[in-house]
Amino acid sequence: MIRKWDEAQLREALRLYLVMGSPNCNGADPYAVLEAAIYGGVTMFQLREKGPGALQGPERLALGSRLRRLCAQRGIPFIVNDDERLALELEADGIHIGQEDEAAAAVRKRLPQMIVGVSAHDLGEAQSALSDGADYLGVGPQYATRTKLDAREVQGPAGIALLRAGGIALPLVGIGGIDASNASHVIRAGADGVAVVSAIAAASSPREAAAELRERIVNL
Ligand code: 3NM
Repeated sequence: MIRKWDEAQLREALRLYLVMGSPNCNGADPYAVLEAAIYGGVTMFQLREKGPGALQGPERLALGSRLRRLCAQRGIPFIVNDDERLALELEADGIHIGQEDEAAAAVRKRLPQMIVGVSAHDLGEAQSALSDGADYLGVGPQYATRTKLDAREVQGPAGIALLRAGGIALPLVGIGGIDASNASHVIRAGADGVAVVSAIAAASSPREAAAELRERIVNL
């Protein structure tokens, strides 16, 4: 199977990963937020249209196709959170699934061409994701977050160091409460990059917020 993104490209793309849906944008147009964030230096995008006020049905599809097109134009991977049908409809580059979602192995099998990301919270979950064929892991929450109401207990970057020490070499990002003040700790613990929602999507200038984050993680 020829995949569009090999592992080295994926590691690079994970550097600054924006995860977002319309409820995270403080009323701003998600297209404008994503466009600005890409100018600022975001290298990968996940559509996570979840929570109160999330778009459904045709509106969700319409937003998804606009954002999908923007990512294609800018050459960054477009990932869909937890919705296989939407990922296929949008011809996404990948899908991200949580521990509560369908088993990663089944998704991997049905979507051999896609990047498959899995949320993992400890070594056991990371090992299962690896044997299920995950391409990358999201590990969190690194710090306290108000974006995901059912987030697990804060584990801090030490959780990432434990995965690396336990032999997990897969590309991975930290997620949860990450901003320019703490991103470097996450990278130093062994992450390839950081995944953020509010630090960029809810910023008064998503472009500047992305640029500041990028500056902190690139110049390490
Ligand atoms: N997943 P913010 S924390 C989507 O721990 C998500 O797996 C998490 O939002 C996990 O950057 C989280 O605004 C929300 O804190 C991250």
